[in-house]
Parts: sequence; structure tokens; C-alpha cells
Amino acid sequence: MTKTIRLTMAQALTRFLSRQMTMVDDKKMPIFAGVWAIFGHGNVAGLGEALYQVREELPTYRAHNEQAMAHAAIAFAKASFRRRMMAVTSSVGPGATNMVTAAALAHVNRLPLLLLPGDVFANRVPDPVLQQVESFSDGTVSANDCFRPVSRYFDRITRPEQIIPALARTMAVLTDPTECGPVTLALCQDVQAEAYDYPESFFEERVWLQRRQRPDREELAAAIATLKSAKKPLIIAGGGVIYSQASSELATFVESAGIPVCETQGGKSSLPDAHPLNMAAVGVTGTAAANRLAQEADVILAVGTRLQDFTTGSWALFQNSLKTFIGLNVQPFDAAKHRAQPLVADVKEGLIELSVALKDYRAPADWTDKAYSGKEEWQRAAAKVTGPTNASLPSDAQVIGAVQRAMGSKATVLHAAGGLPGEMHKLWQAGAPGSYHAEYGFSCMGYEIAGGLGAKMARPNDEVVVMIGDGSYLMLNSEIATSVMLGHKINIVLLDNRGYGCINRLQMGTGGANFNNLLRDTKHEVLPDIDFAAHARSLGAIAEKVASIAELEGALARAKQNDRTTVVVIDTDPLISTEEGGFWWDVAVPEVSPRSQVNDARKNYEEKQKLQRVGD
Ligand SMILES: Cc1ncc(C[n+]2csc(CCOP(=O)(O)OP(=O)(O)O)c2C)c(N)n1
Ligand SMILES: [Mg+2]
Repeated sequence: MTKTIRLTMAQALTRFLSRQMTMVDDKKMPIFAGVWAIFGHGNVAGLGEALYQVREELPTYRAHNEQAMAHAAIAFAKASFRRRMMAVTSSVGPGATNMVTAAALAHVNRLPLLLLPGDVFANRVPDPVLQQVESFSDGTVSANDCFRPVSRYFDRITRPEQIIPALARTMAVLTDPTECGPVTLALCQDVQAEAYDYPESFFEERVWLQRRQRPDREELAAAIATLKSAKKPLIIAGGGVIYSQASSELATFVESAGIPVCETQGGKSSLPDAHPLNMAAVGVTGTAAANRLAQEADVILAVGTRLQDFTTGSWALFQNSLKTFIGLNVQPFDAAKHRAQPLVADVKEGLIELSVALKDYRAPADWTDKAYSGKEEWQRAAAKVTGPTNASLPSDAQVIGAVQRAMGSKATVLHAAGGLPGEMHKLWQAGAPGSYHAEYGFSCMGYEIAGGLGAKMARPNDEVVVMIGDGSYLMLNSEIATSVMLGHKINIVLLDNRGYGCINRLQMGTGGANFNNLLRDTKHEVLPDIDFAAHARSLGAIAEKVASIAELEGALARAKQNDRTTVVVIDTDPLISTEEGGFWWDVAVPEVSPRSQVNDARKNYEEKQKLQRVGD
């Protein structure tokens, strides 16, 4: 007879989660590093009691905002190369919907995240409960249905035994590099507390390893034939290179074949910035070196990338009419984009096979030489914009230079929204794979500080540097207090340009009037003058405001010595961004307008649209 154990659904769930393991550097570890929780009536009695039972094996962490907790969990998974992850639980209403944005973020970025919102009563007896949204037309709908389009797997647990198949599916999704993304298990509050005789085998320890899919024989042969014919080959390295931990295989392949590499936001740090074949950032926020090659390339091996518009210059960048894309990607959805020849495989496995098959191939020397000289030229241009300055209002690029000099390329640097992603993509000299942590799939303001906390939990021995604008800081900063409380020190560099600088520049670039972005251009009675250092100090951080780039470098040297989260604030110029490099981005300009600036911008827009490749 099957041996069983009588547990509540919530107790069974937490016991199951605590028994799931993985291997990191040959060491067995729990795959779930913990559960972030803010309790309400929808999860405190059931799941809260169950988490208490397993608090040693599966720690519970409390923070201040459900979205931020999920950001921390997502950043933890990203900084762990998707090998380890965290869960997040909320109550049934606003706590749950607070997590929807974060679910979308994890969905876009293909990052594992387990969301456990409470849900209304399955038995519906006390309806409507506090915070129940009540659909007039559908008795099965709750606030948690918002998670459906942004979950790779969604389930509502309405009977305790349902978690047995639901958790099997959950683990399959979270650990599969192809499907990887958020899983939402909406836990009806009465069912959390309901007991069932679970088979003991359900709780046996399991070790989850990274699956490495090898290429299909035909697809591989086709990719090899195309690459052999290439006169101007180029590799785009995306986040898949980082998650597959395939940097050394990439280096081996490109060094032997003399193929230049350019990097997406997700793929930056695939090769060290100093590698002579690394043209670094590509696309809208790309280097001149990378974009020049991209415009000419005849065979583009797109490795582990979603080919989002910032990478492809909204599909205007790749201008060789005879070009062929090869999509080396573990996910067929990405591998076949824009008529690419698919090469569906784990990046590392794919690159190993390509290296073997192409060991005698060498890109034409003039192409590789063009890459080398373009890179050197770019390095000179980048050094100019990032060098020390006495300017009273420095540029973002000058701040980036100072952070680079003070923290070195060993730090893990993290950013997500505003003007920083573009400048960082172009100018940051990344070191080890994964040390450049950009959330640029969703570019979610407010990811930064909570994300920094999650990244630090994954990399306790690294200095984590969060780069953030005043807008993002004001949107979501509460987890500074959590980082202090938990003793996870992060370094935060806050660039205060008094508003939404990058959108203001975009507005001007599309012919718009300065309107509603910088604080000075808003409807106001009083112009805000925010003391960010005092604010950060009130949350428990060490904080100072600096008046120059030299002072910033001094403050960062001190920050490194601090054992507590440190915030350094610097005023910056909202109007400057790096002109060198870069490429067009499709942002639709109005066809008619009483403003002549808009009409001019529209003309320019229509010219640029002519470069766009529709489909091919
Ligand atoms: C949650 C969210 N809302 C809105 C946006 C659109 N957006 C992108 S950047 C930005 C302004 C960011 O301001 P700040 O953090 O000060 O950076 P800056 O642009 O000044 O460099 C806005 C509103 C976004 N990316 N995320
Ligand atoms: Mg700003």
C-alpha cells in the first residue's frame, strides 16, 4: 500500500519545494533559495503556517512591496544563470495584482519565478470576500486571472490533491531552458488549509539539472553550409550565451574562425569587453564598430537572442540585401524569426558542434581586420566621453566612467530603465559573464533596487552596483530598507537629472514640445527639490550627495568599504547622451500636426522607414 502523510495543501506545497535540489559547481543546493512573502488574509493562515514549519530549509523573507519582492526573486534567478530561483507569495487582491508587472517582466526576460498568490475561496461560501473583484459574467474569474497571459504555466488550485500534477508541471517549466518563465499557482485560501493524504514519494528529494539540447543533424548541416559561404559573418550574442554559460565556447569558435561578435543588452559580457573580436553593443544603443559591421554582414549567426527592436534597429540595421540569418536558439520561436535558418539547440552544444565542423573555416582577413580597427576606433571615442571632467553637471557617460574606474569590471553592475541602459550598453566595459545585469526585456522602472538586492543574495561575495535615475528611484525604493534589514549590502549610484530625461530627449527627437517629462516642464505649484540622500538615510542606508565626478570616485571608494547599503547621489545633465554610435529606433511620429517640428520629424521618420526590412 502507498505510504501517505496527512498534510494541508500548503504544508505539502512548502515541503515539496524544500526538497527540490540542483547542482551548482558540483555542490548540491536547494533550487529554491527562499520565499518572499507579504501576508494578508489570503495567505497568512494557510501558507503562512506552512512556511513557518519549513523556515530552516526554505527561508521566508519579508519585504515592503510585492512587485519589488518579485523583482528581487527575478534578479536572483538571473544572477544565478537560471540555475536557482525564488518564490513569492501574496494575499488575494492588491498584493496579487502588484505582482502582475513583475510576472510580465519575468515572462519577457525568460526568467524562472514561482508566484503563489492567494485566491478566493474555492467553496465560494463567504463570497464576496475582502478584496474579491467579482466578475458579473464569470463565476470562475478572480484577480489572479490577470496572471494568465504573463505566466508560462498558470493553475488555480481548487482541491488539495491538484498540487501533485501542478507541481510536476511547475518544475518542468521552471527548469526547462526553452519554456523558462514565471509559473503562477493561485492558491484558493480554503484549499491551502485543507488536509489530504499525500503519498510520501511526492516529497522525495529531486535534483534538477540543466538540460542541454543538441542540434538536429539537418539543421546543423544547413547552418554549416551557410557559414562556410560567409564573406562577412557576424555573431550576435544574446542572453542565451550567458544562461548557457557558453562564453569560453564562443571565444574558441570566434578566435578560430575570425568572426566578430556583437552583444545585445542580455548578451553583454558574453565576451570580456577587451576581447579584440568583441565589437560590444549592437543596434539602437550600439557601438559604431558593431553597427558598421551589422550593416554589411552577409551571414548573421544570432545566438540566444530574441532579436528585439533595440538589437535590429527596428529591422533597419542589417542592410545587406543578400544576408542570411541563422538562429541558434534553444527556443524554436526565436530560432526562426525573420526567416532565419533555425539551429535549435543549447548555445554551448551548438557552438561546440559548429567549432568542430568549421575548424578550417576562416573569415576573409579584410573583414576581420575591419573589425579590429573599428574596435580600436570605438575605444578611443568611448574613452573621450567617459573620461574625468570638472563639469558641474556631468553626463551619464561621465558618471559611468567614474563608476567603472572606482568599482572595476569585477563588480556586478545592474540597471533597467531611463537613459542609463543605452549609455551602459555602449560604454560599460564588462568583465566576467553575468557581471553586466541589464533588465532590458521589459525595461521596468523600479526593478533596479530590489533587483540589486536579489543579485546580491545570489552573489554575496561580489560588489553589486545599482545604477538608477531619479525617476526609477522614486518609483520603487522601499527595498533599500530590506537590504539593510537583511544585511545584504548594495551600492546605489543615483543620477538625478530632475525628471524623465531619456523620454524628454525622445520627445524632442520626435518633434515634441518639452512637456510632462522633466519636472520643470510639468504642471506644478512647487518645483520638487528632493533630498535623495536624506531619504535613503531614513531607510537605513549610508548616503551622501557628491558635487563632482572626482567626489563621486571618492565616495564610491568609501562605499566599497561600507558593510551597509550605500547610496551616492549626483546631479546630472538631462540633455546630454552619447552621440557616437547608435542607430535608428522606430518610434512612430504623428502624420499630421500643427507643429512644424513634428512635421519635420515625420519627414525624417518616413525616410528612415525605407530602410526597414519587412519580414526578410
Ligand atoms: C514602470 C515604467 N513606467 C514607465 C516607463 C517609461 N520610461 C522609460 S524611462 C522613463 C524615465 C526614467 O526616468 P529616470 O529614472 O529619472 O531616468 P532618466 O530618463 O532621467 O535617465 C520612463 C518614464 C518604464 N520604462 N517603466
Ligand atoms: Mg531622471
